[in-house]
Amino acid sequence: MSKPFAINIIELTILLKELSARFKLDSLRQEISACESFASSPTKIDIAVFGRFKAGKSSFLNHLIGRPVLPVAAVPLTAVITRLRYGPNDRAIVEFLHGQSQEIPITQIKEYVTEKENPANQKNVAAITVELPQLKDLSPLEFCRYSWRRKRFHAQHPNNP
Ligand SMILES: Nc1nc2c(ncn2[C@@H]2O[C@H](COP(=O)(O)OP(=O)(O)O)[C@@H](O)[C@H]2O)c(=O)[nH]1
Ligand SMILES: [Mg+2]
Repeated sequence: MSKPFAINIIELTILLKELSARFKLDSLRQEISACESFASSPTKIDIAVFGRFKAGKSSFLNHLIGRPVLPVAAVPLTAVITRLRYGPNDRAIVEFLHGQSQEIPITQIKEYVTEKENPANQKNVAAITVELPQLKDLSPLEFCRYSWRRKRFHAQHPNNP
């Protein structure tokens, strides 16, 4: 599985500015200035991946991380919000609806999010936060870049899901 590629938002913004000037893409001005202000701020943003059951959200995120961390299934899984973020070591934190939380090894995530092991969310899980060292260099732009590649692939191979 390929590793997510690091991308420098400042270099990318400079490149975008050059391209937009060279090709007179005035319509990109607003997006570029949004990238510039994002690049100069230390703020982190969360990116949500939405989709129907079995749409491939977990598969997509596993590919992006480069490891099969999130359970993937041919049947719908229990609807539990899973948040991914950087942490120096692999770990997952389960937050329960009653407010308490518990740390678990990432190999146990499926015990909390699969309909088989947590039917109708009997374990009262509110959300799971997964921390992985691989997410250190992952920036929102990598999501965009990955999506662009996927779109281009689909355009070239329309019969491939
Ligand atoms: N053919 C095909 N199957 C996929 C693709 N991505 C995911 N799947 C399959 O679709 C099913 C549901 O995937 P999953 O990632 O669990 O979906 P989620 O419910 O949106 O998280 C699994 O059986 C995956 O193997 C894809 O790009 N092509
Ligand atoms: Mg899933």
